[in-house]
Amino acid sequence: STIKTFKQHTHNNNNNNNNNNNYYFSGIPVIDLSKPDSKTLLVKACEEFGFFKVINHGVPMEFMTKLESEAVNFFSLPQSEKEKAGPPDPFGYGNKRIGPNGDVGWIEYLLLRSNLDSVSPRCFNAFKENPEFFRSVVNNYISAVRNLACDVLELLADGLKIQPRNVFSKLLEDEESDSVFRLNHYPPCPELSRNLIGFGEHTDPQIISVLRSNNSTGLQISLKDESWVSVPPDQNSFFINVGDSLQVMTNGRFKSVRHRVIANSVKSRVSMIYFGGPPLRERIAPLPSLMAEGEESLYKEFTWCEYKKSAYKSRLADNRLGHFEKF
Ligand code: GA4
Repeated sequence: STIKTFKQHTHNNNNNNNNNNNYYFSGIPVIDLSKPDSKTLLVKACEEFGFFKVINHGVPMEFMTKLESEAVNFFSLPQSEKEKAGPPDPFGYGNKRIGPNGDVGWIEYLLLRSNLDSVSPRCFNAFKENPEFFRSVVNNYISAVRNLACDVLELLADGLKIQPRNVFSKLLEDEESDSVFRLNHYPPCPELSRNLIGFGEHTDPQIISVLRSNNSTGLQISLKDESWVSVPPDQNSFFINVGDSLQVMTNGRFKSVRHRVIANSVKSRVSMIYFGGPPLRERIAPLPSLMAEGEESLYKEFTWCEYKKSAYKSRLADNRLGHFEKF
């Protein structure tokens, strides 16, 4: 299988086209969660970009650095060892192939259920030296990041002036929440094949995603005018994006952001992402409290289970919500 190359059209703020990743977009909302105006700014960021960065997030730095070093250790194992944790079904170790329908990228990864009690032992056995240590490092990280996601979702409910303030966050806190956790490694790619896709463009199907990466470039988001911009890396902060389900629950008011990762020619990129999803049986529909009088849902009714099934039949870049739009 081949890995797609593409003509990159990154815009910097002066709208110059360029063919490298040196221009960062400076317009990404940075939200200080310790400030009282954060709820208003969060709502604005979800409407404008479906993407923002949070600072003063309360997650101890060592949770991030410890997990990063575990990830680096895992990805430096011999290929044959890593493959014992694969193939992803959909959980487990994957290399270059993404999803079941032929998508590929310059990436290797480990996909885990975020309910770690049900992670197949195969995944942990890859951590030969000390699988239990890995389990605890991942557990600490996931619970801290899930709390962060819930804080953000509660602030969003406040900002939207809807009640109860846990309308969104309760879905992630539910014991049956179908959340996923992903560790990604993008190896540096050979100079000759620049502009290689690390992870092709897509939106996340879930409610909300929380990303942390090492200090490396590559993440890009698509703006409302469909131009791509590079996100300046920040290993001390989290990047959060709106998923398809949150777009539906807000009847399109919040935008699920298209994003992708461009492979880097020098530095390895390591990222960790928590995808907060609802329980499988949950009906995903606009919240009545957000609907203006006479406003109609833009989407056909579906459960998270149905949406997920349809997502796994799609290609990465497909407009998955398209099938569920009414108009
Ligand atoms: C995108 C968001 C998450 O990484 C993910 C991905 C999943 C996978 O890698 O197995 C999918 C992709 C993601 C959406 C469409 C389907 C499923 C690959 C793919 C082609 C774990 C998820 O939940 O959806």
